[in-house]
Amino acid sequence: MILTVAPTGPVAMKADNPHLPTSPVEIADAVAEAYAAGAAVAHIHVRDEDQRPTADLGIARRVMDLIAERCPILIQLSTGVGLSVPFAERAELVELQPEMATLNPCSMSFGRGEFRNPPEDVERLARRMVDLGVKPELEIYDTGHLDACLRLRDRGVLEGALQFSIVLGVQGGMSATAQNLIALVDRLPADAVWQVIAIGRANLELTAIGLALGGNARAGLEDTLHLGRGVLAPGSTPLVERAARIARDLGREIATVESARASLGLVTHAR
Ligand code: KMH
Ligand code: ZN
Repeated sequence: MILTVAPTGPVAMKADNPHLPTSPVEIADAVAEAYAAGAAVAHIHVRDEDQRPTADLGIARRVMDLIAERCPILIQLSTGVGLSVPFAERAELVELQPEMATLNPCSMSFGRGEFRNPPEDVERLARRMVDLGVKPELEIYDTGHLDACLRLRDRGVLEGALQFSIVLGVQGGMSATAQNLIALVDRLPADAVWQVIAIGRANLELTAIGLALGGNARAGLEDTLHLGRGVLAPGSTPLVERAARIARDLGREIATVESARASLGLVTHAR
């Protein structure tokens, strides 16, 4: 079971949870703590000095370096970045050659905003990721997004075992129900690797259901700011520890970085 920590995300601010890491050092420290708690992958969004989501390559490079100084966790850069950042800037992040990066296959409403992922840009980014040896994690917010990814595979743009996140609970995407999750899992290719990203209130329940169904898990303040009703999480580590605990209780073994690297077929990049 591959455990990913998502410490920051594009939406929350320190005013929402003062433990949200936003500076490069804060993000790297949060990732190192999560690594010690069992995370093998770090899903990274970076922020500018005013906490705004940014695709600034200098800031992203600094965060990657600070993480690498602290621990050998696999780095997955978000190319979703934030709704206010244009696609072309977001796509540049893969030039930093993280082991993995997200690929958001379709445009959609996202809360009260708009998440623009035009088909031609998505395809160009997918091809670039394959060329650079950056493993795409395909973000599925609705049923048609899976079909869009399968079309890219059928046309030879994406190859090998595909890695999916099934995202539940974004306003504009699927709601966070077990039925929606199971319907998607049933349609994944047999060799797919997948995890649940459950946003907000249903985070605990749907993460647990995903683990029980054999999926991987993601945990952290990007997906929920709370440990329980009205209880702010004092960082991502307690959420990572909770997911690890559920997995172990279900008899799942937590993947090390090396076993995650092997099972995802990741390319090792010289830095
Ligand atoms: N923020 C989540 C709803 C990405 O960063 O590219 C989905 C996500 C995708 O993590
Ligand atoms: Zn993200």
